[in-house]
Amino acid sequence: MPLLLANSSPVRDWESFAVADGPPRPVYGFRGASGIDGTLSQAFGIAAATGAAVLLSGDLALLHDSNGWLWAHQRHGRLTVVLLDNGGGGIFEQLPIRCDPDAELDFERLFAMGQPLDQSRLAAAHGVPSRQLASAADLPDALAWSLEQPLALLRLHTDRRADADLRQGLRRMAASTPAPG
Ligand SMILES: Cc1ncc(C[n+]2csc(CCOP(=O)(O)OP(=O)(O)O)c2C)c(N)n1
Ligand SMILES: [Mg+2]
Repeated sequence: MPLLLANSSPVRDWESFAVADGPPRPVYGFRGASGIDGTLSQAFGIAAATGAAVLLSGDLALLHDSNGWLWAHQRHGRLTVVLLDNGGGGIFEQLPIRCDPDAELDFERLFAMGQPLDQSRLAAAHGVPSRQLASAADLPDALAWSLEQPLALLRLHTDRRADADLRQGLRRMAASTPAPG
């Protein structure tokens, strides 16, 4: 099934860490512009063009185009939205600005900008059902459930600081692993 990767961490993580021998599928992105705007509307467009699609999006990207849910009322094709909800812009956790713990920087307000809004309720206002996932291990069952719905939102909470540490650890590991051959 076609997959749309939102800008910010989803597309970067996929490029960096997706297994190379995973099942083949069309993957869409819109890196040229690299904006987080219009993400949900674009996913509806891909679902309409291909019949069915999955969007992998961060919380701010999804919220930025929350009016995209209006497409639910004139939908063509089915869409599953997988929301990685880390309470703001997790991408910024990887900037060196986080390095100095004594720095006078209101990181949460100026960079992370987490929004106190329940995205499941927002989707529900448009008649879109959702499931809250306790961990990534719930994803296969939740995806199977979502495929039975015309539209669905799957919401997975993650800890953006822990995620940034994990990425850094994986990069260090890759850099210290000798190339094959
Ligand atoms: C239209 C637009 N506004 C602002 C930005 C700057 N920006 C880049 S990534 C990002 C945060 C995205 O947060 P989220 O979608 O939650 O993904 P995460 O970083 O947590 O993976 C922002 C605000 C942008 N790229 N495009
Ligand atoms: Mg986020």
